[in-house]
Amino acid sequence: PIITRLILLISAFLSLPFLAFSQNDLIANIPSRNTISLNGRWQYIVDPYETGFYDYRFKERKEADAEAYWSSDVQVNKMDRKEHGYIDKYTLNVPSDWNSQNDRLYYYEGTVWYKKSFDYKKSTTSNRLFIYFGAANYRTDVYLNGKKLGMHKGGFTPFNLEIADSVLKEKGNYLVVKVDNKRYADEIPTLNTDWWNYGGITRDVKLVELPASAIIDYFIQLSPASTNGEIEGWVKLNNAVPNEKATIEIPELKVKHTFNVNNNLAEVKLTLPQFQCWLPENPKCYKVIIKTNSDRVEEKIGFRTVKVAGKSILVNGKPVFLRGISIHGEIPQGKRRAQSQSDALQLLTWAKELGCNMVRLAHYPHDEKMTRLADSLGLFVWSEIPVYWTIDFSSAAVLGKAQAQLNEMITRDHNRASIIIWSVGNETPVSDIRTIFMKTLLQTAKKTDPSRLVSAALEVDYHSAENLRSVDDPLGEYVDVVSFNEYLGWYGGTPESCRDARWSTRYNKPLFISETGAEALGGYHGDAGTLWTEEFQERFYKEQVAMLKRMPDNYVGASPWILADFRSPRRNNPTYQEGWNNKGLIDQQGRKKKAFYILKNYYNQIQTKN
Ligand code: GCB
Repeated sequence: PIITRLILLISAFLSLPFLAFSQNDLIANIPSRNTISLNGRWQYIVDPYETGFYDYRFKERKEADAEAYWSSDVQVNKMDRKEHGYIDKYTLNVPSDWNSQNDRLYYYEGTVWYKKSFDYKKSTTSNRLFIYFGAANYRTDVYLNGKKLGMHKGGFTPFNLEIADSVLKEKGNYLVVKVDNKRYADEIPTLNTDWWNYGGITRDVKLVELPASAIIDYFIQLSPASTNGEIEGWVKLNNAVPNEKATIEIPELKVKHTFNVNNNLAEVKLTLPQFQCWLPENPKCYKVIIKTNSDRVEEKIGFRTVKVAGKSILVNGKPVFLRGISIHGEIPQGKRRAQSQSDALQLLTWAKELGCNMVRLAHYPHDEKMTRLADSLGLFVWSEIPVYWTIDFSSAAVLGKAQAQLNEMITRDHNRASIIIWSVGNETPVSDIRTIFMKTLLQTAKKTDPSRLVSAALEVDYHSAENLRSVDDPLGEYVDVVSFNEYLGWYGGTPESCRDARWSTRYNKPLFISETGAEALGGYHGDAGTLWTEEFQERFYKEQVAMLKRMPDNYVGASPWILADFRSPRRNNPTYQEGWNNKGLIDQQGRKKKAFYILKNYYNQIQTKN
């Protein structure tokens, strides 16, 4: 019965903080570390039956099994039967999804084995070595020289695994990575999504060397209550030596403070002297150096506060209006995942051209290059985990997976000034068990990072009296910003239905429209009464914008759906979609559609009004 399930779920929640932190600690700020890139061409084997992983009884192969695909593929003598092998005829680029690299893999979901050889000599024998993956979708099993280093689940967050000295060789290390992107009901996301499930090692792979006593992570942010540059944070070490100290230095502000380390943790409290706040109009970031006796990292950090006061979002104490756009981590012209610095630049430059000061990175954490670039270009960011539609809310294990991804997202990016909102999901169907699940995620996010706002994209209830559309979702009580998706005039009604629509929420909080949109096939022109034409989409946006202009006073912005067309398995109109969701304001060739200019014009008007 539902009550027993609820009790089970709640008791599982109570034990979750331990679960969430039990994995290998994530090393923060990889770009500032000494690393060796393992990007490039990797040999591969496509293994739809997972023969390299399971034996003929479908039992997981033993580590020493010569037929396992992590075992050597070298034929020792003429009678040595090898039924797997890695050769240059079969290579893939890393980082990149596999679907876009080879026609044979365009629709592939399953297991691919990747293999790379490398030589490596540690700079000091006392140092520790890790292998770091920016992301691989979805489950990744990593083997080095026949030994399993570990496994990670989650397609959009980073992880690192330690390489013991006993496993490492100076020459000819045999690195094998099994990536499996099969979908399961009890994973995050689940079986059903409106985006293509690109497989592969989609982000950078690096070897990272750390000193024996190392800085693992730090949080250097203004306290949410700060009015005068008060920073409240921490530095987390690994294997701290007795009496270790951590120093924070911001040379440009002549700040240098030293803090005691207890139990691998230094609590940081300091006040910045006269400084420039980070804002989209002035994305000032300062070089911050974090030091201990044996370790040093640095990065550029911007300082700003964000909080909600009544119906407004205040940044540095002043109300902001979010001129946003939703973005998928995809480059439409390449039919592929975005992964490089120039990909990030392309997507965020488009957003800037649209007049945005905000991007919603949907529906999963994007590449770290995106959030770093948002810091330097001056764009607010909404960052989200792929708790999307109907996942298994009754399962404590699924909640644990969502929490793990949430923690990895926050840990990677909790020093980014650009990020103001952590979102814990999108369009999850209302039920008691789902609300407990989502509330727990919101609380986890808040606890992990008290300096930012939390939200989730919700749905709207329609009340026929006075055509009122209201966000009544019980989750509204637990979010800082009430966000909702609406497609009035696309999924139901005509674009003109916007004219008498009224929007509200029963919560006295800022109201944000996290999605609205309509499809158009790029380059297809006709009259505005014809579906799929650019003219229809333009008409839709004109009506939406007119409506947005008379939203209630707690309306704080919108991130329409979506910057660019993206691949989706659910969109199968053979003429106008062909496997694409074409709600982009930019088409599959990278061309701006007519509606782009309607939204741009709205954003320009708001900007000049402010
Ligand atoms: C939504 C979803 C988004 C879809 C979009 C659509 O509400 O959040 O992932 O792609 O609608 O195009 O229907």
